[in-house]
Amino acid sequence: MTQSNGENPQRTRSGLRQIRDGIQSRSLRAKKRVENITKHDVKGFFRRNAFVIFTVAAVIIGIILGFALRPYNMSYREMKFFSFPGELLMRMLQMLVLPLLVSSLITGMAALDSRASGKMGMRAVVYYTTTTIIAVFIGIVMVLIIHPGKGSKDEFTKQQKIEQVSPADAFLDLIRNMFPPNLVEACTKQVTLPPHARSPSPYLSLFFISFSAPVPGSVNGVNALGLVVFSMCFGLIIGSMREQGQPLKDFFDCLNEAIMRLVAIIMWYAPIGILFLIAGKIVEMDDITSMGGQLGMYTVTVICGLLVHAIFVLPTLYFVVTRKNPFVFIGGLLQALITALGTSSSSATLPITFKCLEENNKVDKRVTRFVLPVGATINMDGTALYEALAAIFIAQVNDYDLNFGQILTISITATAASIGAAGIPQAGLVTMVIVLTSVGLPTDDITLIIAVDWFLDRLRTTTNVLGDSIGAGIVEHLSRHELQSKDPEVGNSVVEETDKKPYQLICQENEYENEKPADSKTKM
Ligand code: 7O9
Repeated sequence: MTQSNGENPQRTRSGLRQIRDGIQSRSLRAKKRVENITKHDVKGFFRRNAFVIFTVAAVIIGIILGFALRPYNMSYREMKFFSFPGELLMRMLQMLVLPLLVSSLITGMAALDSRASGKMGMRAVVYYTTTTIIAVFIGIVMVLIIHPGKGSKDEFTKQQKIEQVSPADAFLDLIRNMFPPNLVEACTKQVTLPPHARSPSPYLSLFFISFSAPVPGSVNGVNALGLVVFSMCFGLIIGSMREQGQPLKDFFDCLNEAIMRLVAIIMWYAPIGILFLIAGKIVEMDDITSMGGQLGMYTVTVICGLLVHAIFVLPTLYFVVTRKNPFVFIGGLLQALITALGTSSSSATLPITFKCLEENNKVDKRVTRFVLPVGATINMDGTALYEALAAIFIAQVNDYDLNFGQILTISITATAASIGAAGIPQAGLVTMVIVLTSVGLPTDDITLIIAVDWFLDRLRTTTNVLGDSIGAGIVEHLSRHELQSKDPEVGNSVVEETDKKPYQLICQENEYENEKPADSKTKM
């Protein structure tokens, strides 16, 4: 055949020989490499990826175990016993959130001068608003395209009364919570107007508040917003105090480091906790077959919206800004994302998010310490998407035609609700009530979607955590020049050390330098 093609058979043969040799030598090399893989290498691989492997396995085993135990119809007590290891994980994580939030924000702010933190803060805020608005947009487009609500409420059974909340009251609660009068109490309570002082109309309530002095009540829950505001201001001041502020800066640095070491220990327990959290929830949940029809379509719509945002929008944004592979970045975050899925709380996931970003993705600590706690408090893309989508779904179920102005109102209130959620007591329901009242939709219909809320909450929490983490990556990239440049204003802060030493090393050196004079004094 070769001859008929007019090719030189000898050349063809030598070419073939070359290819054969090439394949042989390559397979030899591969063989050698395989032979060279020692037990040590395999161990190294598993050790490096142990957390991720365990965590993924935990989710899979949790799901299987959950479904396997469902037929046994456990009693409430048995279910509580069964979920106990999961409950322990939640408690451990929540235990760390408070000291972590305060110490990381204070050291994060103190490490930057006001100009650098201002710029970084601006970038973070621009990122938060952009992504939240995109998320709301995706939610609205999805619910309008898929149209899960058919204008009948026959299939829904649960109907309860939902307490009315006026947007003005909630807004004032938010501002109140930004300035906690008692810092210790802020760690356990949020202030709110007592129910009897609430008025049904926003205008009336503004009037009420300005002309009478209602006694604020309080509800249990960390006042994250108040602590964030205080820690940021405190950190900025410490940073500007130079040498005088150094002891406090070292103290909070050390506190932060110690908490992170605790996180490292708890991370070993996380897979077990996640396994039981997921299995427990599956055992507990109502029959899934009742989730058919409109509610099922609604669930699918929310999942699609969250997926578009998490798999398409956020990675694209990351790639456009940093020109790095977003999926490698997300790979490093896997454990945080799975923890978010298991705990359905982005604040409880915060310790793990810190660990993943700093250790796997090597994001600068000055950025994570500053951006992550603020992100966990005000940046909730998944929640914003969900609230806008849910409001329009409720309108569809009620056969209520929304005009463009009303859809715009829903977008604005859903964005505001997701930003303010952490500052509004009992946010979950309250923010939803606000979004619905803003366009005159019946608030009692929130009960229609409560049946699937526990499940969707997990998914939106995962989206929230992803949004915060990608935000940290983007802000770090945009702030790389400031992070490198020397700043004469910042005394002996870490910003001054321009060389490419890891931040940890710099901290240690600083500590050492600080110890020196003390030593010399004692010697004298
Ligand atoms: C979701 F900063 C921290 F970490 F200390 C912090 C502490 C508490 C941050 C936030 C909070 C907090 O209270 N957050 C909060 C979040 C309060 C009420 C509602 C929500 C919204 O939660 C999300 C949702 O329901 O969509 C989701 N479960 O991201 O945790």
